[in-house]
Amino acid sequence: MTNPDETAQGPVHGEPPEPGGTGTVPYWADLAPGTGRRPPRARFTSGAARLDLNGTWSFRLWPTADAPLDFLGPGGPDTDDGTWSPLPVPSHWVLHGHGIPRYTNTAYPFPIDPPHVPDANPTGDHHRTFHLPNGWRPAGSVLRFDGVDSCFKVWLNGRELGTSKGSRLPAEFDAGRALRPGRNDLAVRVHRWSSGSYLEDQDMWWLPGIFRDVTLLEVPDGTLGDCFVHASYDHERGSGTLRIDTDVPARLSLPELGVHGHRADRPLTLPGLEPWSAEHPRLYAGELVPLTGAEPVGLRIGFRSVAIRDGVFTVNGAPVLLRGVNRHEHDPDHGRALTVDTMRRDLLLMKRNNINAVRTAHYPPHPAFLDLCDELGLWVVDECDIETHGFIHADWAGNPADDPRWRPMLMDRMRRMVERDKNHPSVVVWSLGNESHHGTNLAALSDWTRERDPSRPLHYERDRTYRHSDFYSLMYASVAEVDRIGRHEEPAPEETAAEPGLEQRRRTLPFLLCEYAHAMGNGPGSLTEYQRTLERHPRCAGAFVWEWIDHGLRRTDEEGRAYFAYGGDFGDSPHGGTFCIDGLLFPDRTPSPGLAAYKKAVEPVGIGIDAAAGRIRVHNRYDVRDLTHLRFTWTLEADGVPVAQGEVKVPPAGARQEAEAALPVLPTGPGGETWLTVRAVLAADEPWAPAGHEVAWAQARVPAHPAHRARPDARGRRLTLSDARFDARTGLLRALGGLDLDGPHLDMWRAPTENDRGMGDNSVLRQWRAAGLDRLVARTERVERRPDRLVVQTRTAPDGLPHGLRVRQTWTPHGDALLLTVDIVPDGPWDGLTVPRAGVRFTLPARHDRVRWYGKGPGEAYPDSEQAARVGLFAKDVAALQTPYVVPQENGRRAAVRWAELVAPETGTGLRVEAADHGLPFGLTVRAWSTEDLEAAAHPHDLTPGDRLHLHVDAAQYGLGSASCGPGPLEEHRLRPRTWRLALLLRPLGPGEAG
Ligand code: IPT
Repeated sequence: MTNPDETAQGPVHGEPPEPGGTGTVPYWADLAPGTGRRPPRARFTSGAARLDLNGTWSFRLWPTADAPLDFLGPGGPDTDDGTWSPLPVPSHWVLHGHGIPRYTNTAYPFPIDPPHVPDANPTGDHHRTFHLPNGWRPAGSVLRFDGVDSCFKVWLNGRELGTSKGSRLPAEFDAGRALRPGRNDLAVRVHRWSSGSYLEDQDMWWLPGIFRDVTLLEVPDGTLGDCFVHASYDHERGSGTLRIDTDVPARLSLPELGVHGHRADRPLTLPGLEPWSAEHPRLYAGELVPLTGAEPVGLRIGFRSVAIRDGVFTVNGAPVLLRGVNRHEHDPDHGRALTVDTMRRDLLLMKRNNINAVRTAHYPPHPAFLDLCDELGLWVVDECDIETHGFIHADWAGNPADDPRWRPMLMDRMRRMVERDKNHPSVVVWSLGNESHHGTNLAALSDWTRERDPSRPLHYERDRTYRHSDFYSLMYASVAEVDRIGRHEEPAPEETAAEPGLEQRRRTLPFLLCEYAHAMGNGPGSLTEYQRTLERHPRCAGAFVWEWIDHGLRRTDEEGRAYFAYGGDFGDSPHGGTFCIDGLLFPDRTPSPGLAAYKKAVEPVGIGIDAAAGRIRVHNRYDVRDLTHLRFTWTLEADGVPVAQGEVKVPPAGARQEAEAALPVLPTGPGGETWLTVRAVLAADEPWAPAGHEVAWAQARVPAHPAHRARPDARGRRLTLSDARFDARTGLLRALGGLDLDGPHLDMWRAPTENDRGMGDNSVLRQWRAAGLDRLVARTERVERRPDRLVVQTRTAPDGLPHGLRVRQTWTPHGDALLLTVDIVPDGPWDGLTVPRAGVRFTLPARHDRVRWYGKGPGEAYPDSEQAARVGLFAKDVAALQTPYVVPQENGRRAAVRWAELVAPETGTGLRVEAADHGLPFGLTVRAWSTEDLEAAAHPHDLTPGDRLHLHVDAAQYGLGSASCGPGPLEEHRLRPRTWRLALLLRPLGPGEAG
């Protein structure tokens, strides 16, 4: 796979355009991929003219595909006749008030009746005029559509140019003979449903329209039409090899490498160059000058060699671990019509969050995205626009992947992807598609691709024989399964059991976890455990989180409040509900806590602090880079307050190597809890982040000065039980000092996360409901009041079931606070059950909405997503403590809290809650609504702040996992009944008493 001389001489020389259609079956329902299109070719920019045809077009919508063709006459249609309205191109008409978007996961939104589609087939006529610029040479001109969903026919000046299917791939037509000087009429008819839709059943919104660019290209005689850059890197010699196949003879210049006017198709060896990698995306600017005298073509060449060696995925001789995301193209207002700015924003966010790979799930992206990947450095698995998932509802009968009549349509897509994207160094793997079961057509795709481009390995997940894949690939495997695979100890899949040759081959393949960590709602959990497991095994080539961004579409309700819609919100049916809201970013690209958790899990530098020995151990987890681009800084904080800082010099450590560095002698004191934080930050600006950007960090507790306490035991006046008012019957607190405070109520429930809901039988929520944990009722057993102590004993249990919890609350005066201890003891048959949380809750007046805490932060943290939170002193308003998941659910918990203060900003008064033993901190959640309200809400705007704050203090919570599609939390993060204790100091804060 590495030797450039073995790469195929592709048929880059001008093939004729496809013949026209036969006309017997309508083109939107036949099995032809298109008619009249130019052969697919590489994407590049020549010096010839181009005319951008994006902009405002005229549009009208028909209910069926066979609408009258009355807009093709001389002079074009009368777009002022009241039936047309303006529409931006690129766009999806359903996001501009014409019909509705529809979301399904696997189900086709039409009968499984291939290749037919229903009569009701929304059809959009698009029309615009343009003026051909002076001096334009019309002969040979090409009209290009970068993406039209799902099938279209195009006419220029009333003359049919052709048709095309394959939404996320370009289609080019000869326009030369139809072009006129001056004004031209361009008409495009787009059908929402077509035979092509059967291959486009990705889990996403169905969004018809001309959603990518439309361009007219000047192509004078002799123009370079296609080229195939074969640029490899020999890591042993440190040299590159280059050969460029072109359809017209051309000369190549690469000034930086001293190449001037070299015949492009003659192999060149180029010593001493820098290879391309995602970590160091070195591109060389070049130019191809056709010998025909036509315009030159600009190139950006990255030299790199991809190879699977001894079952290990390598680039330039080095093993590479893909820390990836699956990325759909999504924008909350524009659907899949993305601007280049949005694409760049995605990539900057990825790079800044330590993500190094993208699977273009599940179709080739806008071509500019790959240019940006080349430039900024991402490993790309480029996936073809093929998914036939809906056939699962027909038991896979008629699956196009296994029906030879569909072969041309599948082949067409693969060719169009490979030809378009073949010159991108960032593309290191071709993926045949997603979730299309198996079939002979996949063999045809892989055979053709292997021959056309032997320089890149192939990926296909769903055929368990992996005969069409160079990776063993799975989705949603558990940590334990990944570990077993890493050790080469996984059982053989059924499909290869009878075929020893295939099984033997499969066992030698590197492993890709092409989807995992389903980022739906609050989660995913266990990213760190996955990452450490992947890192341990050379067989593991990496993993891709499902998925990058929530596919919510922005809407406003009758009251003008904006929200993000999901399946069903448009009255669309059948629909996949909230299942498209499963990304690391919210729909508007605000990072969710999951992204911070992923950044920490995949950080490319592991820092181990040995405070006692005064050293740090640094593990370089980059695959290519050393650490010289990083600075290591340290900060010492006592009780969250910085007391000293400095820099550590870390000796150079090559990729995947370790180094040690000595810490300076740390100052002791001023006492309290003292933490050392070491951070690795960029030493200089990178194209994707400024100097100082934090790449990795670690924290360790260091001994404090023993003679010094941070806070005196009592700051205010001593409290007695008579400073509190308790309900005589229930023993519940009603007021503390002047503060109206209600609680503590036992708190075992949480508003289910989507990972709690799970999928099918894998639903912990179902078990919790069956166990009645959502309907616990209390019985007061005893309220015992003595001058120095109040003891309240209750039993809380679900209706109709025998198991319950005994809770003993004890109140005693403790300096300037009251000490509340809560002992929660399971009672009765709890065998095998788990619980969502164990804690207590209070309410207090809503004005105390300024929260300061000392504990982990700044973001939310759950037992298996805690890695991104660090110990420190933080402050936020209650509103800012909420994570606005598109589907409301448990959120906003701060972990390992030692103390928290809730203060009313106007009066400075409030409440302090402190762990009596900082070694036994608590989980803190503060909301302006109850758990019940949170659970009942369908969208965040259903939640309105009430007149009370809800303060939740927990001793423990159930982990997150990713059971919405995949495994639940690891056993150590499941919360099983045991005895829990909370020991809290509660103190009312007078004006000026907050810390
Ligand atoms: C997997 C799909 O490939 C992906 O598109 C998405 O639907 C994901 O599930 C769930 O969000 S397929 C599934 C059968 C694991």
